[in-house]
Amino acid sequence: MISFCGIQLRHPIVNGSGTFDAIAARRAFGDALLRDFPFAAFVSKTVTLAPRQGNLPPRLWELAAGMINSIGLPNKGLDGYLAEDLPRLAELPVPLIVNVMGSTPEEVATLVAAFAGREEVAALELNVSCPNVKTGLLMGADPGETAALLDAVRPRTAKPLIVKLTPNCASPAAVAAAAEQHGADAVSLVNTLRGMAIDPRRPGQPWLGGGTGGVSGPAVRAIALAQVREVRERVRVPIVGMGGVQSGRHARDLLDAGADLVGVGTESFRDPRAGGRIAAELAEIDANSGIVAGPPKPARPRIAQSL
Ligand code: RRO
Repeated sequence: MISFCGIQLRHPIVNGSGTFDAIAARRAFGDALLRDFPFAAFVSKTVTLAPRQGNLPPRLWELAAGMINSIGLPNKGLDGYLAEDLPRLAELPVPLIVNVMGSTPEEVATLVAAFAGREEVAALELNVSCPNVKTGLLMGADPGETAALLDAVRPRTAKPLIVKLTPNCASPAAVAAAAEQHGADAVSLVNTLRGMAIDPRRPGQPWLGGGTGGVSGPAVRAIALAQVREVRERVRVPIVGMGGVQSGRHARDLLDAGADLVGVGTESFRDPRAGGRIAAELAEIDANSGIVAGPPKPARPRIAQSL
């Protein structure tokens, strides 16, 4: 078992928010999904206060090494999530992390407060980094905005707060430091990198209904590694590292760069069991290298060590 923000987890592999629909997977695989759940904790797709339709189609574009999504946050809104999704997600055999997003700090605080007393919820992830809507990205691109968000949200819950960082800004590490200083318990990164594809039949016109989208998959793995390393050098809080992980080796690299958990996202679209496979591969790598799974090393920023 490993401990993450006081939550006990069987292994370090979780899903990236919005990349695995556990309710649909339960319909497809039945109770076998519960017996052999691929992730050590489940992070649900972003919830907003009001229901949203999401972006116009097309919403996906496949790349040589990943994909671009422009989903635009379709969801049932807080009331729909509480009534329909939360009871089903609470049946999963692993801790539940609810991802929320709002267009103002007050809106995010309202969402956080709604989950504060829910025993089914182990932690909350604040999405300040969606590339596909105008709001949200702003808060996560600027350390001052992120600090103000935490100031509004932190007093509303005792549950662990994870801040999901964007790679689309000048300094993710500065944003991580602001989040930590203002009460975040952990940070997660990377969300997707803004990108676009041209419609092959309409030269110069974007393929995606939303115009631009978020690039994920193997194409972003080297960027994720560099950003996790940079954030680790600035903060002590645990890091959920993700970006293009396809194997246990990739997961080990992110852990070695300073992550405490690893998120699997795009790979689950190719293989819904990828999380379990990657966890098994990681355990094998660690068994063969003499690394013992146990309490994670205390997070010590490199900066502090060199002082
Ligand atoms: O729904 C989306 O389009 C989306 C979100 Br909320 C996000 O955080 N990251 C992403 O790549 N897509």
